[in-house]
Amino acid sequence: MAAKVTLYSYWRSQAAFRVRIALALKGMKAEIVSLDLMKGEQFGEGYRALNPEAAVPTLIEGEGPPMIQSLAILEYLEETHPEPPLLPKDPRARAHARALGQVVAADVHPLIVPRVRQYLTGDLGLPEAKLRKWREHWLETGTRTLETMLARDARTGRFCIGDTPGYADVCLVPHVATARMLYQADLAKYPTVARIFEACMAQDAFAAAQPVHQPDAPLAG
Ligand SMILES: N[C@@H](CCC(=O)N[C@@H](CS)C(=O)NCC(=O)O)C(=O)O
Repeated sequence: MAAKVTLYSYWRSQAAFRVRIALALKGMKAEIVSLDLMKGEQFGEGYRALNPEAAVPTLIEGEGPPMIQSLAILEYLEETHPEPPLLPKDPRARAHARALGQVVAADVHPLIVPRVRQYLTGDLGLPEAKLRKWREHWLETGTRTLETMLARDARTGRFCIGDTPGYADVCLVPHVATARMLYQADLAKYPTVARIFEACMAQDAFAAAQPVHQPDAPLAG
């Protein structure tokens, strides 16, 4: 019998969204435990014992121990549940997949997480309007980089690499969804990204994992 999987999540979290998609692509069911990041539930002592960073996601499979950091969790899932693979076989294509993922997960997303926003507006006194510009600037930078990387690469297919959704798509979709949710990002400037986003969202694994379908989303459905 498969071990129980628990995912600590928040409906609007980009990082938790990555893991929700990966679990669905692997055909794995998880119990979702929602933390309201806007109410600071991530800072409770109990949760910090699982995740010293006080962030989501945290994944527990079976007896544990808890795993944190969405990209590390994706690698874990790939190693322990290899079918269907999220990474391509060819080592250079694997590096490309990880690079696409890290453009958004390592270089853009950390700049806009709640604790950074809080520090900018609270501790440093940045006005809300400037914070919105900050978020938009970094999200646009990431989308532009993805577009350049994908548009020129012969390995780009219906999805980021070839015609099967994988690791890079798992990272691209939450990034684009966040940009659309936060400032109705205009994807017309990024036709390859827009096309791949639509192709992904037509897949059940991506559609079911999206923020609006999470149990803690306002008007979840
Ligand atoms: N690099 C981490 C990012 C984790 C992270 O910062 N998650 C955000 C939500 S997307 C969070 O929980 N933030 C809580 C906070 O900033 O207080 C990952 O990929 O898992």
